[in-house]
Amino acid sequence: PAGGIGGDAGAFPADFQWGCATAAYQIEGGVKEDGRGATNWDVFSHTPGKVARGDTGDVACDSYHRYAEDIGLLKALGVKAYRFSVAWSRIFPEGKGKPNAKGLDYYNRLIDGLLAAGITPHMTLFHWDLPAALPGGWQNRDTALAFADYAGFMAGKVSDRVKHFMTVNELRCFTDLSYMTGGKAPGLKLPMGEVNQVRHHGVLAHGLGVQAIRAHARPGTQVGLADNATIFVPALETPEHIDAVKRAVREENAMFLTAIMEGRYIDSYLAAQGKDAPKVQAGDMAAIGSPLDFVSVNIYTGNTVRADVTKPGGYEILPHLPQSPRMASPWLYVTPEVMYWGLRTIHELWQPKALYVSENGCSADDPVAADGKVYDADRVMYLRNYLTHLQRATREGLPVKGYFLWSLMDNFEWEDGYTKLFGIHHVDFATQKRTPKMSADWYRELIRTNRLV
Ligand code: PNW
Repeated sequence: PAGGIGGDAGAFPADFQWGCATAAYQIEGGVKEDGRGATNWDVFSHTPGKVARGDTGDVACDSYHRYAEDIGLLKALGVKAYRFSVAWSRIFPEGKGKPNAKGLDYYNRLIDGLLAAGITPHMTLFHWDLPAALPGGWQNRDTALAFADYAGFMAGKVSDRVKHFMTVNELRCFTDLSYMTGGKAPGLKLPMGEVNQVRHHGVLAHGLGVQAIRAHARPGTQVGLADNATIFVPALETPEHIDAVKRAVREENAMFLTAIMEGRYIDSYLAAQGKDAPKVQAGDMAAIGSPLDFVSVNIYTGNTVRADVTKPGGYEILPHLPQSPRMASPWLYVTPEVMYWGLRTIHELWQPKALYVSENGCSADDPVAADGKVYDADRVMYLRNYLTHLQRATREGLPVKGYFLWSLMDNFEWEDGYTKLFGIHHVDFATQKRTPKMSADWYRELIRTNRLV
């Protein structure tokens, strides 16, 4: 029975994939070990003034050495899936050329350990740590070609055991936030024409990566990406505002997810960019539009959108206000409804075969209590609210297959260093001791019962 006292209103589908997510540079450390090449984030974090307090990922959570313990944390939570990323420069220290067997060995040990623990690996191939040896980074089209070679190589090596590949993580972050506003590595502020070219190389890397994975992977391999599409909540749940949200999502993601799902840049984007529009070569758009097995979305926040009846097809994105609630990161406005509406909008616009939430979670300034535990009631509140809306999505039949909580443990939060912590396990960075926070206890119970209570 659905709903009512004693009903099953809070239940998730029986085969729902609960998971946790991390990324290589944020947890691994071991940056000089076993032949790993330097990355843009090594350079950036060692440049004075770029990262809070001068923090770096040199050691991070030391997962390069402690991965077995981390698999133990996942097992104790009862998660069915783990999303991690591969450090491209462990596999190809120079970004291309001769592969480094010791780097690959690390991921083989990790994959085998996960499978032995009954946990399904979901592999992200690029989560922002770009081999520093690649000239020009994402400004150079050759980086997209090098990515495809690396993606195909990985698929050939691990698709006997890894069945889910995400090409890239969050196009907007490693393009706009890295080359336009410059808060992330390499910290550039380029003119729009060059930014659009970087964006194009990002989606091209994804598309060529999909093709390369399919060419080298075993049959049955699932390929998609993890994107932080800009998503919205309708002002009211009425057809006119819901339509406005759909138009807004399609327009605001024109250079990223819309191009990937439609295989072209929509006219309004090209018209708006004019002479700054990206230079596209023959075959690029077909590659970018390669069919996917799933779309994963990192869902943190989203503005409200209303229909603007003063112009045809008009919509207005309502700004957040100074008093709007947010978590410890200044950008992280608490908007639980965007979990449902983001998934529903993407489903209605493009009908991907399957959807995943590849990240959701929050930073919270939680003190360690006298008993050594972190009682992160705010994080539990945040998660419970967002998951209520995820449950609505599954209840209404949207094809959402899984959810990855960001993050398994406190880690290197990019330009915020270790000042903003997203973990459901506390990490004492002096001793590397991991301790479950209250939110980990809560998540374990959710997974065990498979329902919100
Ligand atoms: C994601 N925003 O980044 C990344 O995929 C993770 O590596 C990161 O640790 C996590 O979310 C928490 O920040 C984002 O400004 C960065 O909306 C910025 C935004 C969203 C996600």
